[in-house]
Amino acid sequence: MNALELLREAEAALWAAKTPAEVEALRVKYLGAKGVLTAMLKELGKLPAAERPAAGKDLNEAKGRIAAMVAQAGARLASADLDRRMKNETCDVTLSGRAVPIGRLHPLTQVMREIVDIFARMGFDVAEGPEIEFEDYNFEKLNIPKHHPARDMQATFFINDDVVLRTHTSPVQIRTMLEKKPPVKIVAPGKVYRCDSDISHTPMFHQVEGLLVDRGVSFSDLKGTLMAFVHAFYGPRTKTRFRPSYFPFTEPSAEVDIECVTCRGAGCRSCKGSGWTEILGSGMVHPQVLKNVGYDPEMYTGFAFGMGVERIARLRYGIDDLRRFFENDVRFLRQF
Ligand code: 2NL
Repeated sequence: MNALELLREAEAALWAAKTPAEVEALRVKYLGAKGVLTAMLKELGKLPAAERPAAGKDLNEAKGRIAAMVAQAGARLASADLDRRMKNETCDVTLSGRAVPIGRLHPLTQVMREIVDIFARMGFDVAEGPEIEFEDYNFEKLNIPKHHPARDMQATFFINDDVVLRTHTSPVQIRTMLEKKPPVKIVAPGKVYRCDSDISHTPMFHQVEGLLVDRGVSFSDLKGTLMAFVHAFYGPRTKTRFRPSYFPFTEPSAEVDIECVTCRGAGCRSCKGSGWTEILGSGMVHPQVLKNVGYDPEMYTGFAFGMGVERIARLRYGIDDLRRFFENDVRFLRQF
């Protein structure tokens, strides 16, 4: 077979090919390392010296032409395949689209952000810190020494002898005060942990705490700030009372109650007949706590407060079993 005959044969075969696989097989057959052309090029040496240059030129030219035909056959089949698909596969662009299910923020996240936003509008910065905390920052610096009953009250998860899962977000404020001088005006939202689990306690829950330290901060600043919060969150006509309380890290301390949302103050099961519901704890930062972070209590005073996000969300939505918040049942979560 000479170069011309080879070319004719390859051309006929490529035109007859009906699939890309057939074209590829033909490419291998003619142009491959073990293909016809390679074999013929190897045979060149057997020809008389005078015929070699012309025969070699013919073969090389045939090689180029076959390569071009292979490419052309590939393109022909691809466009035939596209024509076939355009004819057979239709897409009804008038069909209505499939709804993309969109998630939403968890109700606790919504409530926590709402609380934080109210304080942010009053000029509080948002501060965050680690959930795994030094016992020193979580207890000692807050004036809760070892063997203090407040430590048993909040059954603590220990990581080791001096590292705990934070039981409140107060250590975030301790860290902030250790880092910078007054004025300090922050809210600290986040997850906290206590070894407790029943219908009204989950081992992980959420808190928003706040702290303001500066020269001349008074209890009336505390009252005004917290009243502004209650009015923003629950509405301007919400009845509120400050009730004396005790925390080791504040003195004096007060808890804030609002008129029971269930019975409007008449007394019911959810407020245990009192007509009031507690929503947060607060007080003037204890001078010892200021000293513990290197602040001079003669120069600076401050107030602090803390609230449980679950409690506030539960009051708002009337949820009796706190565990619902953490079961991740979308039928429950979709309601908010
Ligand atoms: C509550 C009461 C409270 C604080 C938290 C605080 C933080 C520092 C210094 C002083 Cl660094 N106080 N935090 C103060 C009073 C009450 O939380 O019932 N939380 C759920």
